[in-house]
Amino acid sequence: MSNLLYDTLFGRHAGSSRPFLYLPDGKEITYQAFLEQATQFAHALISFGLTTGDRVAVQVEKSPEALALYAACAQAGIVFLPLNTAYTVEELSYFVENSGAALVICDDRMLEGLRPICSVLGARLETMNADGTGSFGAQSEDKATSFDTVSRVGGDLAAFLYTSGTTGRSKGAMLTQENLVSNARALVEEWRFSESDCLLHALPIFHTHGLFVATNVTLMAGSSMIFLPKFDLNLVLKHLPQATSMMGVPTFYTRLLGDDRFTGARARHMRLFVSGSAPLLAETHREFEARTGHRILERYGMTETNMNTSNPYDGARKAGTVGVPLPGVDLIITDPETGKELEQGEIGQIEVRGPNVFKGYWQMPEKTAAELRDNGFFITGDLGRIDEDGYVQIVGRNKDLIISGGYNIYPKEIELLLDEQPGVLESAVVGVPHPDFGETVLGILVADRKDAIDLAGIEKSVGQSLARFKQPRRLVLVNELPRNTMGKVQKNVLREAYKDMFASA
Ligand code: MCA
Ligand code: AMP
Repeated sequence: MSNLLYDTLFGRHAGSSRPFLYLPDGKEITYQAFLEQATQFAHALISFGLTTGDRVAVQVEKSPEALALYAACAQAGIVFLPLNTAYTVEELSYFVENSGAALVICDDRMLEGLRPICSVLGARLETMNADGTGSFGAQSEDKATSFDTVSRVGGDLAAFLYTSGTTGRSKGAMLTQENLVSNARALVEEWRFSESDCLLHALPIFHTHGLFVATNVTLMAGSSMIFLPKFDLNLVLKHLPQATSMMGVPTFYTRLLGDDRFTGARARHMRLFVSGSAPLLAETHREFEARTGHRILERYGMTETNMNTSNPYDGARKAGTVGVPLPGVDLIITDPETGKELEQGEIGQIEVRGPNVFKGYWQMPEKTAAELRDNGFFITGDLGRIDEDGYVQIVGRNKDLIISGGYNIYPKEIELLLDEQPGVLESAVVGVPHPDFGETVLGILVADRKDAIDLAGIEKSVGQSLARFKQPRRLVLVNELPRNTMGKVQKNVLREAYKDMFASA
């Protein structure tokens, strides 16, 4: 009986006393200890009556136990659904309902808020806190530390990750075991990860970057990780000397550069810095090299496709590009209107095909069909070109998306909320440049002139529904929104008008 994902990433380390996780408090967790914890969690999942294919929705703070939940789901053939810890009860309720999760594991603080929706939906509700305590752990600690790993094949579902849609409703990207294993294998190869690596891990583990890139590559290579609860500049600087490699969003690197303690000497022993999830400005790339001598390796991925391209480990890492397609990945540039492949060098829509591309969106066959062609190419919504050396440059987006500190924010979701507010006739939400987050959210409102408009009240109301990172950093009032002849709001005009609003933030 085999289980591709579990055997390849986790099972291979059975009995290994080599270190897997180093925690900031000095604690070390070996691979064997981690696997035993995961196995006990797998027993607990089965004891709740969960079976293969069931979904477990997990909104817990980053911890070794949270990571062990991922391994437990793989071992028991259960679909892992990690959720951003910033999501409100309202946002979570959508994911629990849409995914049909059989079990929800949350922090104690969210328990009361989630109890009603879980009882209505018949989802079991357990807790796990940042320190690993909670009802789930309590029901696992007496479980056996050996488990008959459930048989799974590459086409079986491994995880759901929700990625919001430009229509405002999030879509559950269905990722298979093969999606994850094939991509991890390609990245280990491409980025030369080995047992001697120690990755400085400061990313959240509820998104692809921190979970399926950073963690899966570490597991596949048998490396270790310095496992930080989040990106904390002081902790990153403190632990950098013990690491060999680091993965981050551009904000990680601009923050490091903004601190004089980040010197070439402190980075001298490092072999690799990887950036992705959002555009890395060419000037950041150049400043980083000037400061440390390291040329950041930028790569490009998506929740739906894992990693698509990478700058080379050996060879030119071209600032302002995301490198070349990974082995096994086909990438073409097409005309957004016709889907026809364009000549090399022309700007068009990026489409990708390969074992990395997801199975589709959960229970959304139309949206899946709209983005996943019959020929296997996935329409990314990103605009780009391929240069004369075959390097891909992302030049924009054909989708209404803001990326703030590496988090994706879809304006539609926020506009729908703003439009409901008293005194608001209509709204437009755009991303504008921000020195720390890359882009930030700006809400532009048109008053309906019936009720008085109370901006502070609107901010408060929006704050109750949306995760903090999605909330407009500022709301501005205008007489009308610019529209083209088709009546479509010209967001490019708005972005241009407010592009300097946060220049000195
Ligand atoms: C925190 N805040 C944010 C963000 N993060 N606001 C906007 N955008 C954000 N990204 C809020 C906080 O709640 C806080 O609100 C205020 O902003 C200041 O927080 P700060 O301390 O500056 O933020 P932080 O806690 O240091 O977090 C910034 C961060 C974090 C470290 C950049 O956002 C982060 O870890 N981002 C990584 C996201 C990621 O993993 N992306 C990969 C997605 P208040 O002041 O009210 O308390 S996967 C992907 O994109 C694809 C697949 C790929 O290619 O990888
Ligand atoms: P997500 O929806 O979280 O999967 O984010 C995927 C999106 O992040 C892609 O469609 C791109 O728009 C963006 N992205 C990821 N990596 C990069 C990168 N290196 N440069 C520019 N944009 C990126």
